[in-house]
Amino acid sequence: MHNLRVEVTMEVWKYPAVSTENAGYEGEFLTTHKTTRRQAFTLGSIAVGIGIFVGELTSNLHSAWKSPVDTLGNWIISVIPHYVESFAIKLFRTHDKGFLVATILFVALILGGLAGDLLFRGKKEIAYAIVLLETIFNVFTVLARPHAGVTAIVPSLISGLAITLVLYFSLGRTKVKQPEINSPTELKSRRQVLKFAGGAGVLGGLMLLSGQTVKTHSLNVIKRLAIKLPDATHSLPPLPADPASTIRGLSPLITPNNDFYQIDTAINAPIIDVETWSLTINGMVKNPITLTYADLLKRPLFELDDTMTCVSNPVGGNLVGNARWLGCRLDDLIREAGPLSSADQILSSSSDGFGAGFPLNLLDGRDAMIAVGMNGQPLPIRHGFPARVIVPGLYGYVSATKWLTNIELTRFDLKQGFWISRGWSQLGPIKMESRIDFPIDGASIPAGKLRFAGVAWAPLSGIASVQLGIDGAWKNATLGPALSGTTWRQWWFDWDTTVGSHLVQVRAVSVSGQVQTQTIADTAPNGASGWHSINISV
Ligand SMILES: Nc1nc2c(c(=O)[nH]1)N[C@H]1C(S)=C(S)[C@@H](COP(=O)(O)O)O[C@H]1N2
Ligand SMILES: [Mo]
Repeated sequence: MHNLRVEVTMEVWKYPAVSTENAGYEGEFLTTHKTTRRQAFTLGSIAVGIGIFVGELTSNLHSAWKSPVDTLGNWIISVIPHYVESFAIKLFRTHDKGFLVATILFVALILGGLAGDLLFRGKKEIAYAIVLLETIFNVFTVLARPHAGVTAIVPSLISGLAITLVLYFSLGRTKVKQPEINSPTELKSRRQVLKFAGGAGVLGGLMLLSGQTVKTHSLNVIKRLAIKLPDATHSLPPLPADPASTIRGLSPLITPNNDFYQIDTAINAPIIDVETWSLTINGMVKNPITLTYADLLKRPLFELDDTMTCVSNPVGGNLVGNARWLGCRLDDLIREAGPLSSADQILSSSSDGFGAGFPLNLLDGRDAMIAVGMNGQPLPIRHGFPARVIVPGLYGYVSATKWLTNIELTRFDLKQGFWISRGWSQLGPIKMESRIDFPIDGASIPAGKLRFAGVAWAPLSGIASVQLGIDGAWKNATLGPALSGTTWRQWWFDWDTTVGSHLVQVRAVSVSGQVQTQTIADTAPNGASGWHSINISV
């Protein structure tokens, strides 16, 4: 290293083209000295910004290398109490992670600013200690991940190193000592070349990293786009006409993929390479099975209309959607694996460390599937590409693992899904619910005819009727098509308005004769209940 430096310097000596203007040197010397405290803070933040950027880019180079920001975020999600998490979900809905990432970046940039300030004030040890602690903490969160190998920390280390280097070269030498070389000209030239070489190196490196990232990601995305899903062996009749096409404000019968709610703990949806992906079924089984994506598509596929909802969906909320899924039967696969009599749980997990488990005996003939298709498309990346679990009648948190990589037969007293230790119920059957889509709460309506509209669901039996209560007088609504016992049904009700303000409530009755409970329950621990009510004025 030392030799290299000398050589560079020698080269410069032989290179008269580099500016040797004395005044220039003076100027630079002065500006370096004149770095204000504010600039130091900014430079510190920039150093951290660059470090984070480098870390994130590096993490894309190797599948074992984990993104520092993602892992920190995941770690925070995994340690915050469940009520904070559900509060965050309520507050930010599906954008809660954007907020989390923004907070992480904000705190990191502030810490960087502090380090810059400390360097400015000559407290170098403390400044670098902050960066070191940040890095160690990040390494810790990476290693705390389930199944994380030691190499997973590489991006965090590189990120820490990048921050240190940028800090050092931008601020670490502000208090310039007496130049060791007599001639300012030499120093200036040597510096310029070093700066240029360093700058070019950093820029080149960043471009290389970005290129690699874009390449792997876009390749995986392109591979998904190139997939042609086979036809189902058991397909459903074409969808009936959708009443929502003529009824104002009504949810469509099938939720378009782009509008389908998204809930997961992943900071960024994993972009999986479908060619190297595989699914393993193991644990308490006689014959562990490994399937590639091609293997999965070769199995008999069936179509399933199923409404999925999140346990965190409040009464009247929109964390619910209806899709036509394509996949293979889960019960067949489990039968082939041959569960041991000791197993009582099917615990699926994902490439990003999420896990969801439900009782083995719920494979009671219901159409549980490993889904590869959603509304005629390969699963969208954010909805679990290349494969996910769908179990009719269960909330997503106990069943619907996206980016599925493993299904383990195990026991509830040995292992549990991600949300169970965080205070959510071990069992998660979807509760019967109904919702008023139109008009919205607080709306003021012109006098005349008004058509109320909404959706209702009651897995597994299905919706038999929906009743609308206007100021306490209950009437039956008209129902839309029934796709299956586990899909929602649209409803609407025409009303000749009366002037004034009105309380409007909705409740459903299931095919099995159950009336939707009025008892109000919070989302935690096992799903919200109660009648959706709105106030409107005419
Ligand atoms: N890998 C993974 N799968 C997951 C989750 C997750 O956090 N990670 N969340 C589950 C929860 S809580 C729900 S409600 C559904 C949501 O599926 P969606 O985002 O496709 O609507 O996915 C489930 N599958
Ligand atoms: Mo959920």
